[in-house]
Amino acid sequence: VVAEIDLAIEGMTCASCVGRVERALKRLPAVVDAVVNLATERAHVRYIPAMIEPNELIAAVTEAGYGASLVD
Ligand code: 9UX
Repeated sequence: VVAEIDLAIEGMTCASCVGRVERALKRLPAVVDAVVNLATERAHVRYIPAMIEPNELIAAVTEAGYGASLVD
């Protein structure tokens, strides 16, 4: 089973930031795909919920140096 979630990302100011956030998420084995949109400051993440909780997705982003919070 794969779930999808959107995160609001804070602190991205250039396109390289997008790559950094995407890599921080994709390096987690539970993450199937992560797409970050700089204009909307959102990350769309497809992940395996049996392997990870949303708080851990947020932690991966904050450890990369950006803010993250859940969006409905
Ligand atoms: Mo661009 Mo983002 O020079 O942390 S990589 S601002």
